[in-house]
Amino acid sequence: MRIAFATFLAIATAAVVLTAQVPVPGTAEVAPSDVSAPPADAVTSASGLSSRMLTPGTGEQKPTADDFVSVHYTGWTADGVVVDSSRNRSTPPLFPLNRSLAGWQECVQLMTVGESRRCWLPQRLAYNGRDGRPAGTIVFDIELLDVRSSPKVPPPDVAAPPDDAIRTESGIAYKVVKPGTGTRRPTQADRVTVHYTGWTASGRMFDSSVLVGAAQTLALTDVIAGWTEGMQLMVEGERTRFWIPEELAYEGEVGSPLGMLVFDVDLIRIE
Ligand SMILES: *[C@@H]1O[C@H](CO)[C@@H](O)[C@H](O)[C@H]1NC(C)=O
Ligand SMILES: CC(=O)N[C@H]1CO[C@H](CO)[C@@H](O)[C@@H]1O
Repeated sequence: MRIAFATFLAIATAAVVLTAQVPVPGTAEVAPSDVSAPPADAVTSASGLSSRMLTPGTGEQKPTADDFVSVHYTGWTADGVVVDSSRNRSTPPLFPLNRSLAGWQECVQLMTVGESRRCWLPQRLAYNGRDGRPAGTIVFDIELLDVRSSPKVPPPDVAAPPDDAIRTESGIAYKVVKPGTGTRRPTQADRVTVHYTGWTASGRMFDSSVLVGAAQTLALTDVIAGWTEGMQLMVEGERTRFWIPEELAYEGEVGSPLGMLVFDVDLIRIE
């Protein structure tokens, strides 16, 4: 029986985004014409944050500071120099909103999933004089791609698959939590890039790429049997919850979680 990964990922605090990335010169978007100052139709809050919606969202739900968010963004100084961008990363960042800049926390909580918004962060809500970081107002264009609870919060149906879960012949139960956009399914010969969290049936999270803040690329021949089968049921962009019986998980592996295990998996990409 193979385990999912050579070793479990260390459950570290998620990487703090927006502090260390250096944009690739010449690859960033041209600064919008209003980076120097918010226009008249921008809304300014008591904190001094100004923002205006660029594209409306598709849902109703707004994140809270305790949620994890997935975003694409580009930031500029008021002079139009790019300070940071996620646009040229293959996987958009996913992080706890409360670990980002103060102005981000406020601005992203105004947004719904799918929305794009331009946010003017005065210095104290941006890098606030931090060494090596740009001073003054920083303007971010943020696209909110996804919102989810902390992986430490187990799903309500962690103890047993609900009636509407689909069962495979081998004994896996699964349910699509968020439909995908892809048309192709991986085969056993493929490598996939995923975000995932695993819980025991009692709701104890034992592993999470979300908490670590880094998507993982794995070969379908290198994962537990329940994953090899389960991943082949998915399309890109999909999030599926799997209930995997012990004999298709880590049966007998020393130090591995016992019993039926529950995984939420986002299939980001078939490589
Ligand atoms: C940040 O959010 C996490 C949940 O994602 C929560 O456990 C933690 O207490 C929050 N931290 C602060 C400082 O609010
Ligand atoms: C936003 C951004 O920086 N986009 C750039 C990503 O890289 C390609 C190729 O280098 C550029 O064409 C984009 O402008």
